[in-house]
Amino acid sequence: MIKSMIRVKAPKLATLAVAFLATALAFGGAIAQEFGVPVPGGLDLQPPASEVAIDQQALHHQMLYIITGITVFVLALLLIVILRYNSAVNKTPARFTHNSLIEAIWTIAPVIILIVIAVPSVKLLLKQEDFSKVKPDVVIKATGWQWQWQYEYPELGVQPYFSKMIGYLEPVMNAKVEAELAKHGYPKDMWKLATDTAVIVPVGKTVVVRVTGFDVIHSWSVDSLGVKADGVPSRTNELWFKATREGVFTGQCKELCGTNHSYMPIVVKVVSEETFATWAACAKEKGAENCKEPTMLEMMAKAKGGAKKEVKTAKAAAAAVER
Ligand SMILES: [Cu+2]
Repeated sequence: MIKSMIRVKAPKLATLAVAFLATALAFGGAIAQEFGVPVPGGLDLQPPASEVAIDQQALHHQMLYIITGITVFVLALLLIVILRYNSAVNKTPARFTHNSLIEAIWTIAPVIILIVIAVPSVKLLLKQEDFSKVKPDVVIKATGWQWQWQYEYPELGVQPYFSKMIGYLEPVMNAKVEAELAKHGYPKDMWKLATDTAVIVPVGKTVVVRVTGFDVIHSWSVDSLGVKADGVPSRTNELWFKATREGVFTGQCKELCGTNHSYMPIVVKVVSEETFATWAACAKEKGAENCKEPTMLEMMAKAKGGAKKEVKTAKAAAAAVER
């Protein structure tokens, strides 16, 4: 019976695995993930793309080892107690209640573990939050609105512009959304993560984002860059990052800010210094909405040479709708 079940289930599992892989490959999973985009069935944290994010993930993994060690140790103790000291095996239990050595160990050991955890944590926290050491190359003001982001580059003379989710309030994926995504150079799967305009920053430069809120509290957060700051009306919070590679990195508003909280994504395009300079010059002169941004599909194609087909398909879809 069991054998026949296995025989029936094995091909199904294989089919599922193949389907899963095919889905991931169809989207250029590896490339997309490299670009800081969540992929279907993805595990683990998004690949880090800033110094702080790399440190955060290293710390996260260190903590995971410590937690695993503690959990395994406690589980082993529990199993020993259950198996060796149950009433059936251990008929005459010991009557003592104190043991100075053990008590000293279980007090001192957690203290040592906490110190081991605290030192790198505080060091990283200072790296993130101590702005006296941060020398910004680019300053951006990000303002949260119900429900879109507004960006401004005050020092570069780029006037405020809105960044709104593509296909905002469309109930389902349809030809209109698809065409909009294609027009802005995003793969179809980027719906709900893609925005019409993006934050453009140069690679390897220190970017400071000053976050505030226009109406209610929002939160500007991009996981791959390891940043998150609340946008509180009438206050300014700061965050900084130095992107380590070019790509398109997505984030979300992470403060419950109203009905459409989940429809105000964030897109940060990390580009070369030259591309950034060209964009910034244009944005200063004509406004960011009127300047061509490097698109995700173009960047993916350039990065790996593997997404050319998607570029073609997207262009064809856009052309078909425009006709
Ligand atoms: Cu919000």
